[in-house]
Amino acid sequence: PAIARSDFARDFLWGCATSSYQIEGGVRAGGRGDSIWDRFCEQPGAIRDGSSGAVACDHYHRWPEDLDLGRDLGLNAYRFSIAWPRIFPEPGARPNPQGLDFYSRLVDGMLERGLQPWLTLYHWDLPQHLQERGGWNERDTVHAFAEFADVVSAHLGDRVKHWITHNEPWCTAIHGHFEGVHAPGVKDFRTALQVAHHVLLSHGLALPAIRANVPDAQAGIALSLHPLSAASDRPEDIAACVRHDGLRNRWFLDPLHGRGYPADILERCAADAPAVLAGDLEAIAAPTDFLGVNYYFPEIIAHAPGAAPLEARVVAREDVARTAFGWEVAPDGLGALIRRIEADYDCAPIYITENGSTWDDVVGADGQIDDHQRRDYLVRHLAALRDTIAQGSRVKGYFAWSLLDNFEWAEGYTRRFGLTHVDFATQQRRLKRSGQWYRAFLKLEPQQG
Ligand code: PNW
Repeated sequence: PAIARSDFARDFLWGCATSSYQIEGGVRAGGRGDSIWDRFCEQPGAIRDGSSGAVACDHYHRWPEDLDLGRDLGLNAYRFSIAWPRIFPEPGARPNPQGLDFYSRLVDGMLERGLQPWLTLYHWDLPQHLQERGGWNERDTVHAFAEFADVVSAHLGDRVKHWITHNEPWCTAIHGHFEGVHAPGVKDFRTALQVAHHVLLSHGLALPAIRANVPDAQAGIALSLHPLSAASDRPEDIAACVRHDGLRNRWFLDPLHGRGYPADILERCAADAPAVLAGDLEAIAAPTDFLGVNYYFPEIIAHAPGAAPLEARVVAREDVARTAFGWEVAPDGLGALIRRIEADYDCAPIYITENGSTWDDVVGADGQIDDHQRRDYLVRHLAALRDTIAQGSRVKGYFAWSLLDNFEWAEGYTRRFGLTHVDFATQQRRLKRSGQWYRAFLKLEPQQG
């Protein structure tokens, strides 16, 4: 589809996203402590290629070059995250000045290059010392997070105005504590629901800390959300789809919008229900300035008798394009998702805080990476975004995942999501065709008016 920057509002925000553990490396540098991901990567079989984020893109040392890439693309915003164990490497200690200085320089580097900093406080790298005291299953971690939010916002709030408390609480809870495929590798549904509650509560308690330190802050949370449909018209598939939605989407959207946890799921999972104290739900529902939506793929849901926890399973649609991850390519799903959120919730304006795809990139004889599939994915999702905005959706910005190829969690370095190729042996960066397309797209300034 033909698409131009001028199809979007003049003040529409264009960015790229990354996260600390996926790009920084430098895990021993600057007084950083261990995170749960450092430990998880040591477990045999946890990471597909046996790798870790110990070096990753060596962004800790190469950040000026990486911010140059963002500037050269013509981005106006850059979404990054703070490695909590750089700030609090040890239990009970004072904040580590070297950690704070690193992010302070990084933020200055963004501002010098015209990149608006979008700071995520938690993108999954919990300090190991907090895990040893129970991690997100323990209520103390909620208070530790509020303190972390206070320290970081006090230090950077003079320059950082856009704050995301958490990235994808669903992944923290379900990947990390039910499926066990992410750190800390726990496999217990009851724990997962308690973790989800503590993560949401920590969001709610971080907001007032951020607002106290940064009166002009724009603050919100980034959720991974999925448009869903039932595998058939049979009532049991439709009911299974409603249940799956209850955990995937509503479990997070409902309490954030003042409705508490979905009653249908609470009832069905009564034995695993989280401990919720008086005042928790009010804290979680504190107003936000935007809703961050990470969109990757839709899901088709069928009834699955006996399948824990909800007797619902994801079924594969046939004859659809899939990324190298097996995720369905479905640009229409982005519009459907946004319209659903806006129809069902009185939500703040939306930013797409992540969207992207992984393919088997090949470096051509000319040294180019001709990732036309990633470029097409980008083009088609932006067209879908334009169309849903034309129908009245309030979407104010888009962050491509990701600026750089990086450490893709349990997939290690076997999956590349970057608009920029990284040769992990030499740390050489090279803009892919997709990145060249994004740069050309951004170069054509929107028309006046
Ligand atoms: C996101 N799902 O993870 C993360 O925010 C990124 O750090 C990650 O690199 C990127 O997407 C690509 O994977 C997700 O199962 C993990 O629905 C799982 C899902 C969605 C997003």
